[in-house]
Amino acid sequence: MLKRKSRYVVAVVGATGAVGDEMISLLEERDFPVEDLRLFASENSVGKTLSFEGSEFPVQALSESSFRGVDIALFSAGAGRSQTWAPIAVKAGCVVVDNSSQWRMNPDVPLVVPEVNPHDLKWHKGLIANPNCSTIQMVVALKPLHDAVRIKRVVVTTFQAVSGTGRRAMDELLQQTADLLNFREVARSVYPHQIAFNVLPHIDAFLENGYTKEEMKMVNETVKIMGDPSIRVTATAVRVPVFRGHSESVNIETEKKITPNEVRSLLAQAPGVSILDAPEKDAYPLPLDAAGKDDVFVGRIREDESVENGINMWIVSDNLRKGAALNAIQIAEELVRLAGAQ
Ligand code: 3JN
Repeated sequence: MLKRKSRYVVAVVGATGAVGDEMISLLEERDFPVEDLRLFASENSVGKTLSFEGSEFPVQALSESSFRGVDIALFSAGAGRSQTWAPIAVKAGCVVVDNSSQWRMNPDVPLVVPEVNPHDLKWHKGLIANPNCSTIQMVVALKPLHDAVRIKRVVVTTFQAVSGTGRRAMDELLQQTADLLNFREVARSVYPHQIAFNVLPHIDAFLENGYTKEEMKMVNETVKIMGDPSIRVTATAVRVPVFRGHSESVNIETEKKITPNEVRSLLAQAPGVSILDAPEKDAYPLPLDAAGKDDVFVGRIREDESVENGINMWIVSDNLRKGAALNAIQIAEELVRLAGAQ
């Protein structure tokens, strides 16, 4: 449990990555009560410094003693590093918010989106998992609808930005685009196919059942976060040549009928959601507009006329912010609030 303090020692593990970078910016932007900041990354980043609130902080390599005196550790360094280091951090007395898939489906670990299931933070044992980016933005919009009319089934197709893969993938999209426009040979290393001017129906590894890991993360995490095993989810995850902002086409079937106008009015009051749904003015959510913003944007809300009780919508959010760093910081903020309320 986090102790009640006026300021906290915060560690960021994976500080030089795309999400780590965003975490540090958000700690500053949101005025998180930071007493001291400890930054960790792999050996080849040691020697770098990163700035926070006008001072430079050194990037260090992790060691057994790294978490001594740290109150909150924000991990975004991949599942392997979380598997090794998160238990060490917890043992040292830290509360860990982990952005990898390593602990998400562990029944002893709450998987939290603060707008959806903040109550699950109450039973953590030192480790809290941050869901996958595509899951987070979807459940923020689905929860108010589930509470009102019970969602029976979700069919989602994602259009995911390359920043979800990390910095190397952003560089690859840029390089391939520049090479193609200059009639040069295109090289690829991050994705199995050229990503520039292309669309890849393949995110993360393929599984025995023909789905990808990314798709099954959406299926399993949605059920855990919503706390309702009766919700059926099926997903297709697609990589598109966009730098930042994941988009999703989401179809839901509900127990009770709901009209598009009722969906709009429920979501207009929902925390963390912005409705942008004026097709007559060409207004709908776009990844270019969502980049750098906090909210989950919902538009194209319309009835699915092929079933009894169906709704289609289009959901867009910044995958590095609400999809990763912002959700982790909001969890930390909620922990601080709970510590104050003890
Ligand atoms: O590709 C995306 O847009 C999201 C990627 C997420 C991701 C990438 C590599 C490893 C994850 C994740 O958050 O699930 C992981 C992982 O932790 O397994």
